[in-house]
Amino acid sequence: MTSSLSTDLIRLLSDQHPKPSNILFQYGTAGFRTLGSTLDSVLFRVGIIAALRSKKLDGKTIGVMVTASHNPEEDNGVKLVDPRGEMLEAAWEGHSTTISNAPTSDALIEALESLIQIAKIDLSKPANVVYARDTRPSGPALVSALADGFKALNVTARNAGVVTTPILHYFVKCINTKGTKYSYGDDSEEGYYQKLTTSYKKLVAGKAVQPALVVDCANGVGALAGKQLSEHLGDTLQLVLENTSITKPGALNNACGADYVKVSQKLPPSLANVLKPGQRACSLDGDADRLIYFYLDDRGVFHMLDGDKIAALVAAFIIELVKVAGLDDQIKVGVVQTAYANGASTKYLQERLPVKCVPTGVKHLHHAAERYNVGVYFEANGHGTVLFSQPTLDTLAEYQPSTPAQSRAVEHLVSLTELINQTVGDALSDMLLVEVVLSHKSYSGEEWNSLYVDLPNRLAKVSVPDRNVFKTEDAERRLVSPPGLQARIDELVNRYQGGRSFVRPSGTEDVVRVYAEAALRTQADELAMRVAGLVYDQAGGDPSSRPK
Ligand code: G16
Repeated sequence: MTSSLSTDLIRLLSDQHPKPSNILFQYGTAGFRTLGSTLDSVLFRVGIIAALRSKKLDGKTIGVMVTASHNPEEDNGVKLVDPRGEMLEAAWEGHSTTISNAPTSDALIEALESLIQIAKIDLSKPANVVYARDTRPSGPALVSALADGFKALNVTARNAGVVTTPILHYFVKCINTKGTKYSYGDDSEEGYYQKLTTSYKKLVAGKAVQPALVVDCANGVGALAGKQLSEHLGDTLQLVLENTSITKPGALNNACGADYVKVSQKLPPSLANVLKPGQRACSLDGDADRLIYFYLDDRGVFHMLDGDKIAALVAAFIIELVKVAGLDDQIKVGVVQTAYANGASTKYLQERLPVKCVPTGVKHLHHAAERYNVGVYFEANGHGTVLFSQPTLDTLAEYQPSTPAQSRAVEHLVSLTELINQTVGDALSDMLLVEVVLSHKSYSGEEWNSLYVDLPNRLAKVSVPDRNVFKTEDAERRLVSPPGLQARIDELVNRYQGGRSFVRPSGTEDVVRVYAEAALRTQADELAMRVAGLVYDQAGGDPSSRPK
C-alpha cells in the first residue's frame, strides 16, 4: 500500500479517457447524468473518487451505480452510495463535480491532490467498492472505464452485475454491517429476495390472496428483478410482468414506466389489451426505484395512484399499527414531501400527522425522514420509502405487549422494518408494502384512491440555454432568480382558483421544470403552459420546445 498517488499510472489511464472539452459535468440530483456517449471520462474519474471516499472512511465499502433511471435510453449516469447505503455526502458532490471537469490528466492529478489534502485522506488505507449497472446499451463500456479508475488506485472492487439501483444500495449496507449487531442482511441477490418475501409472507399470512397484479417493468432491469421476486413469492402474490424487453433497442422507458405514467397521466399503450377494469397495476422506472400504481374503472377510465397516494396509504396503516400496539406515545410518525406533492395530499396528511416539505432529491427527503421515529417519505413521482430510527427498532425489539392484538401489531411492525428497504426508495419493496396494506384493509384501487381527491395538475419542461440561472428558495417553491420572474408567476397564479405553480431547474435533465395545479383540469393545464411561456420568454428558450 502506498501513501502517495501513483501519478504515472493515473496519467497513463486518464489519457485513455480524455475529458470532452465542450462539456461541463455536474453531480446533480442523482449523480452525473447526461448522454451515455459523453460519460467515459466521468466514469473513469468516479472510479478514483469512489476509491478516495472509501479510503477517507477507513476502507468502508462505497457503492457505484451506473444508471440514468427514468431518463431516455441514450442517457446514462453514475452515482456514488455512502456506507450506510445512503446518497453521497453533499460536500463530496462538489468535489466530484470539480474532479470531473479537470480539463487534462495533469489538471486531474492536481485536483485529486487538492481533495486528498482538503479531506485529509490517508492513502495507505484500503479502498473497497461494489458496483453495478442497469440494462442500458452504453453500460458495459462505461463500467470498463470505471474499472480503469479502480485500477488507478488499486481498489478491491466487486462487480454486482446488472441489478436494480435499490439492490445495489442494499448490498452496500449489508457489506458494511456484516458481522455487527446492526447486520442488515445477506449481501447477495438471493439474500435480498429472501428478506423481502419472507417478511411479505408473514405480513399477509391468513389474509385472502390478492388477485394478480400487472407490473410494467419499463423494459428495464426491473424485468429481471421482477422475475426473481415473482419466483420467491410463489402463489402468495401473482405478478403479471409486462414491458420486459430489456434488449430491444429504444424500448427502455419508452411509452411505459413510472415517469411516463406520472407525467402523461395515462395508461402505457402496451397495457391497453392487458389491464382489465378494476385490476391493479403498477409501473416501475428504468432502474426500479420508482413506483406508480393505477387502474381502470368500470367505464375504462384511467386512475393514477402516485407517490403521494402511496404515502397516504402507508402512513395511515403504520399509525394504526402503532396505536393498536399501544406504542403511540413512544413512536411518532411523520411524512416528508416535496413541492410536487399534490395540494390535496398535503392537506389530507397534515390533518393526521406532521408533514415537512424539502427540496427535490432523495437525499433531502431521506435526511428529513431520519428525524422522525418513523419517517414516511415519497416524492409524487413514486420515489420513496419508510425509515425506522434505531431507537424505534430497539423499542419494538424490547416491547412487552399485554394483549394478543398488541402482540400481532408489534409483529407486523417488525416485519415492515424488514420488508421496507431502509437505504433508499425501492419500487419492488414498496410494491409489496402497498400490497400488504391493500390486503389488510381489503381495499381495491378505487377504495384506496378515494382517501382524497387529487387536485388536477400538470408537469411541463422547458429547454433553456442555461438552466443554472434559475435559483430557488423555500424548498423550491419560489424563484429568487431570474429577478422578477416569481412576481409574474404569482400574478398569474392568483388568477386561478386553487392555483399553485413553481419553477425549478432539473438536476437530471438539461431543462427547467414547471408544475401547476388548480381546481379544474383545464385551468391546471392552462396555468402550466402560461408559466412555461413566462420561463421561455425570460430565458430565451429553444424554439422547438416553446410551450404551446
Ligand atoms: C432522480 C432523483 C429523484 C428526483 C428525480 C427528478 O430520480 O433520485 O429524487 O425526483 O431524479 O429530479 P429532477 O427533477 O431534478 O430532474 P431517478 O428516478 O431519475 O433517479
